[in-house]
Amino acid sequence: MNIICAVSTAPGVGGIAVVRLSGRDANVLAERFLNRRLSPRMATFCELRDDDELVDEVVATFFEGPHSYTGEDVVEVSCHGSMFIQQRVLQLFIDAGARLAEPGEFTQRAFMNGRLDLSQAEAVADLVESRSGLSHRLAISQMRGGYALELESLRQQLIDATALLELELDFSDEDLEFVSRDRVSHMVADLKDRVGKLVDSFQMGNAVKHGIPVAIVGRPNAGKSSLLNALLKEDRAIVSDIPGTTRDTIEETMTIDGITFRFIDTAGLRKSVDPIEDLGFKRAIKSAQQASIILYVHPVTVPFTESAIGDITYITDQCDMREKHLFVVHNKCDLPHESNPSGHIVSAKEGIGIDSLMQSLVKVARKDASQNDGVLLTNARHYEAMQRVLAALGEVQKDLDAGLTPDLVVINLRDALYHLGTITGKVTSDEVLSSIFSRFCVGK
Ligand SMILES: Nc1nc2c(ncn2[C@@H]2O[C@H](COP(=O)(O)OP(=O)(O)OP(=O)(O)O)[C@@H](O)[C@H]2O)c(=O)[nH]1
Ligand SMILES: [Mg+2]
Repeated sequence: MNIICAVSTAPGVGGIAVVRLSGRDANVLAERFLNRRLSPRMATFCELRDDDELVDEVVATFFEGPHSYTGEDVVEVSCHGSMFIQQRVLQLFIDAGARLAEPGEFTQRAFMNGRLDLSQAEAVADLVESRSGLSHRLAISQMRGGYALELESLRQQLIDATALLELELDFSDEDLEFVSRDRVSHMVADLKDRVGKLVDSFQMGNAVKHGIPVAIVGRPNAGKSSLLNALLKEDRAIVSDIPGTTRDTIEETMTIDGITFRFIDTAGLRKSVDPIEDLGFKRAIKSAQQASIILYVHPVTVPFTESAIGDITYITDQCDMREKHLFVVHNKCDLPHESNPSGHIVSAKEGIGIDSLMQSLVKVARKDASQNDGVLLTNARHYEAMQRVLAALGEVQKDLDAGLTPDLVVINLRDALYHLGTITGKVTSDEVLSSIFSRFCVGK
């Protein structure tokens, strides 16, 4: 018998817990303990018994295959949430012949039965894990929104281009060639453009999923750690008037208006003979390189002259600024100072200007996340595959430009289609499958 079962609610005690069964005639197995017939799409109140002993009062819901999450017969038993009852119910089902599910096995079955494609199954894992409004929106878009539609539309266009070339092969002596060549060229250029945009969106997509990295950099004593604390509204980092207080990077996440940020406080930028401080300096630069947003902190009490401009030039030289923003944050505005420079003026100590800085961060993050109509690549596996699609399309373009015969051009087009197929699972190896589904929790 091939029925799997697991507790699908979070581990621990809750008001109720859901034990899920999936497999052919899962309802028949459940009915042995429920002493009632289950009707499809109905929630039934039952007494769950082990022989004569009443174990719990439960509500059982039966989803008859193929109209269920997995595509098989599924029963969900909502019992009271004690660990003892959960384990007892599970044990009864196992003794009756069900098997404990592997992580992600319900979703894996849904994939095997064609209820979801692979990218949608991965989106289910992201959805379960999503912690902010924006990452939730992206996971939903991956599951059934813009991203899923874009993948399908790319696939269709690749198939159309291949078909056109194959048609040319069949009728090679007619005048078909010129018309179709031109059309294929246009199609490939358009595909390359769209795939390129997806590839470019990965950095942002990944940032939204794991938190948008914001590096706080500047000279020693500028007030970087104070700014981190002010942004988090929490005494997270040590602050002192001794230059070089922070020696390592300190990282903390925070969700504002549905967007998760990863704030990274760094060691002060100065060359030092102290090897540890020097390591701190290198780490600070590395944080800036990996960040989506760099906050360069400078005290208003110190004139904004060569040294600050030198720092900023140094940072922008070290970083790829195409996908980054740099904000100059003039700190310590509570202290007497001569002029009001342009940029963000704050006092980390007194909490002045912090909310407005935060709003600016949210604003640029929102704008970045809406690039490519909000269709972003968030999954590293998809990113890799999409890069291969792009490379294959580049080859197709070269072949077309070189005037190669359709039978040769088609080879690279098929290659592009193959790599696209690995994303949705149309072509996938068992190893890839098991590595994807092992990311899930048991019961999903
Ligand atoms: N008056 C005033 N003092 C501040 C402000 N922000 C920071 N300070 C002070 O400036 C000193 C240095 O602050 P930190 O936050 O430790 O500076 P840092 O940039 O992290 O310094 P390092 O870790 O040494 O690189 C401390 O004495 C803070 O109290 C501010 O807005 N106003
Ligand atoms: Mg510090």
